Amino acid sequence: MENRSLKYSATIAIDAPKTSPVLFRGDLCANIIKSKEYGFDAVELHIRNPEEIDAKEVNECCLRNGIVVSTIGTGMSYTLDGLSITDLDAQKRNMALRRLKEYIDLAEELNCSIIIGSMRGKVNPEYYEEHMAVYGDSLLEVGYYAQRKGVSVYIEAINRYEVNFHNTIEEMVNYIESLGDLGFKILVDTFHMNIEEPNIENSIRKYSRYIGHVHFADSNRRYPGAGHVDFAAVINALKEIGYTGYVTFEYLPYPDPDIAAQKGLEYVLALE
Ligand SMILES: [Mn+2]
Repeated sequence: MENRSLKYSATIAIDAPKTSPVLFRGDLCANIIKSKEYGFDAVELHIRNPEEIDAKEVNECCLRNGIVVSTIGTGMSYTLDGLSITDLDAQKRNMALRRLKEYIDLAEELNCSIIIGSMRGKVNPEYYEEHMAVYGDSLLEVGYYAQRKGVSVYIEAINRYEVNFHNTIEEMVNYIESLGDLGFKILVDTFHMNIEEPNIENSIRKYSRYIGHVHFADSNRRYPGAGHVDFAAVINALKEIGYTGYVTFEYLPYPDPDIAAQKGLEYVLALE
């Protein structure tokens, strides 16, 4: 435990569908305490609606237990509420933007960052240009808002089966570059990278300066060590680029949340 060079975060949610890659579900403070006990440095809150969260309570719980919130996951706003920032319906898109700003406000209170993953939505290939136009406008609005609030935003490269545009790190980097400097960084997730990248560790090295956040899940979206991702190579690459952000364990709680958390952490710490 003493020679750790990476900081690990555990995914927690008040509630999340069974199929969601969230480790601990239920009372937030209880799971913050548990995450600390298992040896995590932080928690990543997966939240459906920011209004459900009492920021003061979360901050006090973290402070009492010597742990922090690293990030807020926003995906449930899309998977459960259908809110996406590429929606061609202006009214629905504005609801998504309003929601994202609420996440940013909460992140400001919790002194953490937010993730935009599934909320990128899915585009209808017939209207690709229209979707990209509103996507760009949405990100400009979100980027300016987040910068004013001093909140970092990490956009996630997600595999082709879940999101149908910008699936590789290269596509994501090229797109973010085209927006100008809005402070966006990229979230790289080993589960998605295993599907999309020619070589996970080479992509980490090549795009190191764009990486703001990391998700660990094995090839089958179970704990590191349960599949065939070469985590030794991934960890070496992260150390080599001097990565100082958080590595969140974002995977299925299989066979149960406690075993999944402990086995994953044991596995990666042994590789360090
Ligand atoms: Mn992820």
